[in-house]
Amino acid sequence: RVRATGHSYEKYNDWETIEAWTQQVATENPDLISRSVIGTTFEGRAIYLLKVGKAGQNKPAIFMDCGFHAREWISPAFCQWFVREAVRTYGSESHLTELLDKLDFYVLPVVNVDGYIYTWTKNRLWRKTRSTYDGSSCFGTDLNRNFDAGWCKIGASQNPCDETYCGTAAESEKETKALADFIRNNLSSIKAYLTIHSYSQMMLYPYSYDYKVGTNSAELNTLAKAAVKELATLHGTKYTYGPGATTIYPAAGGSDDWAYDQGIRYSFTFELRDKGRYGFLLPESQIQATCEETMLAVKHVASYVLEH
Ligand code: ING
Ligand code: ZN
Repeated sequence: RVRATGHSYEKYNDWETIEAWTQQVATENPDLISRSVIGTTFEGRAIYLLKVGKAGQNKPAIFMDCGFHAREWISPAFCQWFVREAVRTYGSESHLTELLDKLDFYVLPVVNVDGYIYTWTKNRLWRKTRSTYDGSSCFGTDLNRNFDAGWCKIGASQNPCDETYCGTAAESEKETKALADFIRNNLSSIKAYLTIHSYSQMMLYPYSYDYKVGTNSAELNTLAKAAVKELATLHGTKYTYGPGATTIYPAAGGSDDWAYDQGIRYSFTFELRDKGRYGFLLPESQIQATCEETMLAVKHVASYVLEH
């Protein structure tokens, strides 16, 4: 091990450290955070979910996940940062306090736990899960091609050896199933779905599986525009925004499109820093600035959702 273990919000933490942190942050902040397990991974590890917010009746909720793709390390770092900001500023910073009083945030710090561990131990640039398949020596499904949204129709592969393998069926992966089941079971409260990826500095909304747009795409465009404007106020970081298919590339089976088709009208994929200089290998020295600016966009979306 290169450095002593111990959680740090300004470093990338290994899974063992993140898992212990989920337990500790919940135990130390019982009036703001509770931890649950929504399922297990292919290799049998727990998938943790933190519910962040002040106790209250019939609260609307925002669901946010991180760590779909194993190598996008800034993503889990952001989910951890978000939870830290919630507990650190509750009661002293009025904006986040109001959000936590009126909304619940479901924060899933790492979806693809098996893949994340693999990037720490074997291959830093691994993207997919670590599932195995009969008749193939290749591993892993792309979780963001495995949702039931135009499944495997475009921008996805049917070959398990490819980076964008869509799996044997929609929701074939235990990780996909766990997340989709949780959202289906909580649809009445979930008003927004946010999924955190990297890199390219974009804020995407449906659709990616087709060159069509949703019924409130003008509203999503206006909201994205305002959120990335807010984000840029801190360090001048420029984001582009728009429907996935035309802004990044067409790709079926993504979680934002699926959540949107479930009726969640505010559904966004964030692609955090940078634009390719470091790519997935974003230096730890950029964690703080990246997370702080992203907080502004996420809080902007949350405030908007609260008012609508
Ligand atoms: N980008 C996303 C990917 O899964 C995306 C882009 C967003 C595709 C929404 C489909 C739906 O390819 C990264 N960096 O993973
Ligand atoms: Zn990704």
